Amino acid sequence: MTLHTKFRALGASVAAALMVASTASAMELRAWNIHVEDYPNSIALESFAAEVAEKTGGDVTVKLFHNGVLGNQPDAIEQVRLGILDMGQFNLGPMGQSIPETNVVSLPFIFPSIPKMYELMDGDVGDAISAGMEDKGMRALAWYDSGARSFYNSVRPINSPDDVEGLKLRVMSNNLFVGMVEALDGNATPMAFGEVYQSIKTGVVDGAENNPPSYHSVNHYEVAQYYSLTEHLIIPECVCISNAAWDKLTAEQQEIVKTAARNSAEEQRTLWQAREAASMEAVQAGGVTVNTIDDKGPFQEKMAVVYDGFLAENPDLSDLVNLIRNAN
Ligand code: GTR
Repeated sequence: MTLHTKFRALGASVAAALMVASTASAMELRAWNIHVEDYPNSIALESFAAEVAEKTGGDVTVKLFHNGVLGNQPDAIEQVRLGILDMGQFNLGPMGQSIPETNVVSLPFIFPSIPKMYELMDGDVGDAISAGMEDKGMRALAWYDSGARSFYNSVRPINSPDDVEGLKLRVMSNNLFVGMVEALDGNATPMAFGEVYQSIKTGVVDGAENNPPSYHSVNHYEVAQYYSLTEHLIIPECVCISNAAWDKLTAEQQEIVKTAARNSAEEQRTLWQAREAASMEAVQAGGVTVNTIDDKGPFQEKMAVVYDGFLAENPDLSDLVNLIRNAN
């Protein structure tokens, strides 16, 4: 064997070894998403996936499953916690049942504004919530915006708490939201997002509550044409990864994944603002009557019982609650 062929043979075996190594370390992260493909969150997730693939040279890829095809949100949260699913783009609302810290941001009227929510979630509050998640099997890589949620129904506009009396309203799966609606003398039905349209249409419930983009994107506005801007919940969302998947990444890959998630959150927040305005226009063009509520005081007062119950059950979370409240 000439020296030249020897080197060629060596080169080939090194290349083969590298290929084996890179196949062995190649990892596909399966990611759950509830939203339609043109939703701000879905678009931002696509950018996240593209950045991860590019920066890891294809060693880590993210396979996105939009439209909730992998199942409902409460189940998907459990699957990510258990490492059955690798990632999810979750609202923190349905996480409260298994991760108590996330419930703090599901308390009605807790954030005074969206900019304040960004500031707190990108700082100590977000870190405390992510630490709570880590104890339960997953971590948050970045926070997405989900605006403010308001009530909509097929019966009447809501101007004061009295107008909620007797209305059957769907809420996300979390006892806190049942308590919230009951504090207004309404009847709360926890239900998966995917079942809400049909349930309103057939009169199983009179309405629900959500932000303008979701009210619009899954056509709830067609069957519940009174949209009353109570803006009672500002609940952020996360790009979350299971601890099991996270631990399989190298330190360098973890950094890439985290940075890509943060970059996608910046994009999502920008897209969100535009989408909110567009959704408000679209639902009104679709026949919805929107009413604003100048004085939310009477709604806020009714929520004292929700706070009292929550703090009695979770005294260890009072510091976190106060951290947000004192930022007002
Ligand atoms: C949306 C949110 C979803 C889901 C849905 C719901 O605003 O982005 O993750 O939580 O609300 O009402 O179930």
